[in-house]
Amino acid sequence: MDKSLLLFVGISCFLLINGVKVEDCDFLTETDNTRFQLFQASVPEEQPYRTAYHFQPPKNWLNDPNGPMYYNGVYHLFYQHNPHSALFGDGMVWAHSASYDLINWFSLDHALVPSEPFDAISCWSGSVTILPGNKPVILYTGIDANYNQVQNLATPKNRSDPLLIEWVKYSGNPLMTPPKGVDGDNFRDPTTAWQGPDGTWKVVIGSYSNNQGMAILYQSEDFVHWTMHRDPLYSASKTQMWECPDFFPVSINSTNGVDTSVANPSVRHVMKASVNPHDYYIVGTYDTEQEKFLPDADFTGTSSDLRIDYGKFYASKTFFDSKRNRRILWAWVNESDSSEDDIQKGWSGLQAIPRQIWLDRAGKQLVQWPVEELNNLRDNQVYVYGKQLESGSVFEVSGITASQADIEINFELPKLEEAEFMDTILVDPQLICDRQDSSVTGKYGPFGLLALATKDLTEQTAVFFRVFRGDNRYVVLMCSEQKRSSLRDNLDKTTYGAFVDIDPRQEMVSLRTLIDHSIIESFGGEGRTCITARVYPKLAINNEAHLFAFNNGTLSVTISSLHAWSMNKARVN
Ligand code: DQQ
Repeated sequence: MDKSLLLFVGISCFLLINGVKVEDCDFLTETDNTRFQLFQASVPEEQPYRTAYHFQPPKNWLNDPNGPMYYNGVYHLFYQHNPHSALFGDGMVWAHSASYDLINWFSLDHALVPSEPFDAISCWSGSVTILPGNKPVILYTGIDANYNQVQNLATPKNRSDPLLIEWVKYSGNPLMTPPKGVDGDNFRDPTTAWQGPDGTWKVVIGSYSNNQGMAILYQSEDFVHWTMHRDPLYSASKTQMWECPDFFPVSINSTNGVDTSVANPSVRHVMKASVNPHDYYIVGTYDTEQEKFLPDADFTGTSSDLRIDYGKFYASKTFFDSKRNRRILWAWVNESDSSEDDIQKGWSGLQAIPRQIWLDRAGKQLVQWPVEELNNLRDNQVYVYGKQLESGSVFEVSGITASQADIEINFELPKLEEAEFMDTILVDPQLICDRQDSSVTGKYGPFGLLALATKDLTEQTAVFFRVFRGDNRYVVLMCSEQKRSSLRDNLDKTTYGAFVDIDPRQEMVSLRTLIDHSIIESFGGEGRTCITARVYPKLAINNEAHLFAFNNGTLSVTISSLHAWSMNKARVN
């Protein structure tokens, strides 16, 4: 297996492949090199919101993850990037980074930039498919000179380059143009293609037509000539334009992932649609004869539709990691500050920590967990066992860098039968979290964490639970409350909330939270419910940030275990 490594010695930099120096870092500009040195330092005071271990470019705008893949020993991530501005605009490119562990990344040349009539304005989102013979190809949306959305093909210039730096656009592009009845601005974001039992390739394109959001299906024998199937693979009247659809199999009885072409009784299928501003999904069966996706239940257009993440999280995309037999999900996390702030910061947008995903045992929903390589950044572990949190108590978790941390906590609720009664059928969980915020005392809850908090708690982001008794079952609510996250104004401080599908009689109420300066990613119920938030504390930055566990319910809860780590800085671009 090829192993390459970027080495920085003094001010010189070179690329080693299998221990042999093959290239000076001339693919990094002088500014990149200077920037790299800067990145070795801790987050500068004037940039308190840059992250330490989340993926982001050195500067300017980032949005959707594109074409993630594992190829010949290297993980690749392409992403939507405006190289000219901290805001979105024309001229979007596929920026490109590579990694050996999904956590430390180095930047490569842009893979696709607008240059041809079929992508004259922008190179928008798309996916990679690895064709038989280990041949990766990109399908992406070009915004052509008339601002129409068309689908294009690109292939590596040199497949033996382990970093796949140069990509060549197919001269016969575009391969697909908006079909009859579909507007030129509603036809984009090809998925990874899959091969049917008959050997033909299939791909879906996101669209909106006749008041239905949809995944338009195309088929091809040779990956170049594509024919639209008579019906979409799936369409839903309760949705708007589908951006970045994703369609993939998940094992029924295993957390392992499978290749996108697998379609047999050992898997179910997931259809994900990004319907601005959220990523929704449904689980179901893929009928390969009829070319139909048959969900267990349709989208309803209500708060009960399943979301990948119930906070700020969009345009997610998965890939099958053949190195470790898992399916990994990437997603864009937007800013919650203003465009003026972004221009001042000089950047906008992060990628969430890549998550391994699988189907829960009941087969109803996805489970997500940060890739285990993230644990290599953990340092300085502190732990607490069997600590009772009385009603009204706040307890500081000290000994870690609270602005850059990873926390796993399990709560035990000894008197469940005393929980308040709640009928969930018609209740929007986000609304309950907002109305019954962390200052409103219940019985079981609110209890949880106060992240990126000042010592006096004037700034704090509360990630908390409430547990209710329903008819013959218990209901666990998880909230991420941003309203006290910053003394600054002009920020989106929306409260997020969702139910967690666990039975607290059978398992503890668990939370894992990743804190990284301006992002808080939380995983409730061992990854069954995820909520990501962006926050910009004014005072609780760097060493001034603190972390607390709290309980504002009248019933006491026990921290059965708490493990917290400082997180080291990753090398990111
Ligand atoms: N972002 C891309 C589009 C996609 C949207 C443009 C989703 O291809 O539909 O940057 O965030």
